[in-house]
Amino acid sequence: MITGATSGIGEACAKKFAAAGYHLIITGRRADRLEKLKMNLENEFAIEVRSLVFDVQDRNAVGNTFSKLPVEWQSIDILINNAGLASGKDSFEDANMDDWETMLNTNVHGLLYVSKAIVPFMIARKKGHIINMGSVAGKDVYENGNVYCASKFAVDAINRAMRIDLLKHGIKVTGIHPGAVETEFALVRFKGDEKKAAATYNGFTPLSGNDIADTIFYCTQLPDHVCINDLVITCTQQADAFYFNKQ
Ligand code: NDP
Ligand code: 8X3
Repeated sequence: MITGATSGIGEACAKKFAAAGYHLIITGRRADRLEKLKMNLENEFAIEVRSLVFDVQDRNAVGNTFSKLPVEWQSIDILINNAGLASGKDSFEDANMDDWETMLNTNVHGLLYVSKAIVPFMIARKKGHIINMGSVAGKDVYENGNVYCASKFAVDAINRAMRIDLLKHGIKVTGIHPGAVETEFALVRFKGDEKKAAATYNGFTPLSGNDIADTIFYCTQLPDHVCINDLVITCTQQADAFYFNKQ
C-alpha cells in the first residue's frame, strides 16, 4: 500500500512494485490520476490495483476507508507512508499559519491516522514492513524550513518509536530520508509558481522519484531477519540539508 501515489515518489513506487508483481493499494486525493494509474498498471502487469481516494488529514475518512477494506485486501505486506508536502518556505515571522497546519496535519497526523488503521492488519499476521517518508529536513533544520522541518523531525521520531513499539509484533519499520528529489514537491511548496519551483533544482542533478523507489524496493527485499532502520539518501551534488556543489 502506497499513500500519495498520484505523483512523484509514490507514483514511482507504484510502478516499481507493480513491475515486480505486487498487488497494490494506491491512495491520494486526485481520483482521476489514481484511476489512470490503476488502469495503466493493471493493463501492463498481471496485478490487481485498488485505488482509495481520501485526504490523509481527515481522521474519519481514513478510519471509514479502512474499516470497509475487504478482507482479501487486508493482507498488507508493505505500507509506504509517503503522502506529504511542504507548503510555503517563509521565515518564521512571515509564515502562514494555515500552511503550518496543513504540513503538520498531512505529514504528521496523516501518517499517524493511516498507520493506526493498517497496523492491526499487520499485527494479526505477525509481520509487515512500514516505510516512513522522512527527509533531510528531518535531520537538520534550515533557514525558512521551520515547520516543514519540524514535521519531518516528527516523522523521524515516530519512525523510531514505531520500530520500538512494534518490535514485539515482528513488524519492520524503515525511515527513508531523501534530499532534493525532482517531483511536484517544489511546485506545491511554491503554490504553483513554476519559476520558483524550477529554480529549486538549478545547478545540480537532483534525485528522481525512481531513485527513491529503487531504494525503497531494495529495503523491502532483504531477508526476514534484516531491517534497514534509517536511510539518508541525497544526490551526489548534495551533502546534507545545507550543502550543495552547484555548477
Ligand atoms: P509530490 O508532490 O510529487 O507528491 C506528493 C503526494 O502526496 C501526491 O501523491 C499527493 O497526492 C499526496 N498528498 C499530499 N497531501 C495529501 C493529503 N492531504 N492526502 C492524501 N494525499 C496527499 O511530492 P514527492 O513525491 O516529492 O513527495 C512525497 C513525499 O516525499 C513527501 O512526504 C515529501 O515530504 C517527501 N520528500 C520529498 C522530497 C523532495 O525533494 N521531493 C525530499 C524528501 C522528502 P494528491 O495531491 O493527489 O492528494
Ligand atoms: C524535501 C527536501 O531539502 O526541500 O524534504 O527540505 S528539502
